[in-house]
Amino acid sequence: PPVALIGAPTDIGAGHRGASMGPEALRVAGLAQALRERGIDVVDRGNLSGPLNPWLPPVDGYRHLTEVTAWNRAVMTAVRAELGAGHLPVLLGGDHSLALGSITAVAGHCRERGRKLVVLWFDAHADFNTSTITPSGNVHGMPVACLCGYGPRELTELGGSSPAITPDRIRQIGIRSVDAGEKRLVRDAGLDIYDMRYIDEIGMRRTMEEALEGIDEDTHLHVSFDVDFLDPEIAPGVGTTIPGGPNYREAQLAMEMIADRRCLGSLDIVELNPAFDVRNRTAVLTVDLVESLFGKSTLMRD
Ligand code: DIR
Ligand code: MN
Ligand code: MN
Ligand code: MN
Repeated sequence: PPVALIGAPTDIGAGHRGASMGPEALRVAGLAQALRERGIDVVDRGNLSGPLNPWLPPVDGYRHLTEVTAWNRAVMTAVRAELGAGHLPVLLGGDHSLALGSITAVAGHCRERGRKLVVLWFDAHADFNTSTITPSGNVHGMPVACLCGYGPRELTELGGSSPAITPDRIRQIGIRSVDAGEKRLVRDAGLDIYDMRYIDEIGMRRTMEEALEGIDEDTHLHVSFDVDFLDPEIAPGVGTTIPGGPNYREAQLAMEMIADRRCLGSLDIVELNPAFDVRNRTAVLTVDLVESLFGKSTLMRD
């Protein structure tokens, strides 16, 4: 299907300023052209608009909850429109709180069409905090919990009165930073987590085989790609670098193995922060990975 790029230039849910520059950095790195070279139709919808970042301290465990909600409503509406038109929405964040709007839209679409949804969540973090356990109040550390119904009503009921997804829809890859209270919650919810220890021990190939298990043509696969998934040595352009992430080839292999399934239905590219980057190299790397995700390979295969 044709790809629709949707920019959401905000850092409203983050702990550092600058992810608001992510959409433009990805455009400058040639995202649209790279996909067109693969023979894909690409339309760039430009940027959504929303409230500025007031940069205030948390209130009742949430920072900028009103503004986060406004941005997510805009994202949800835009993603829903693209899915309805048969397009493959690519959200250019922006921080990871925006995955709430994006995945809420995707989940609604799948419910209407009777399609099975699987979310692959690439991240150094589990993003499963709540207002009572968060160390920061930053909502980008909470989207998975909110999607599963643990969070404030304005976010858990973005798409209607019941939670967007159940925890069994999510598979998390690359995790290596989970906060103390978050660890218990993640275990209680039964999240399917392929952490770095697991990837070190069994390798990226077997990890991805397991993470992709049961995914077929009837599956809508949503990839939520937090750029801090990558090792900071190759991807310095993020607000919260965590050492010990996947290297270039491990990340490429993960993307290539997803492409082989041919069921990518939607994508978030989030947490790219040009204020921390070096000559836009993290954006260029991300475009490289997205090319692989859309089927670029070294040789003709199949
Ligand atoms: C941390 C950081 N777990 C928090 N989360 C980040 O503030 O909740 N997510 N950086 O991407
Ligand atoms: Mn994240
Ligand atoms: Mn992260
Ligand atoms: Mn669909």
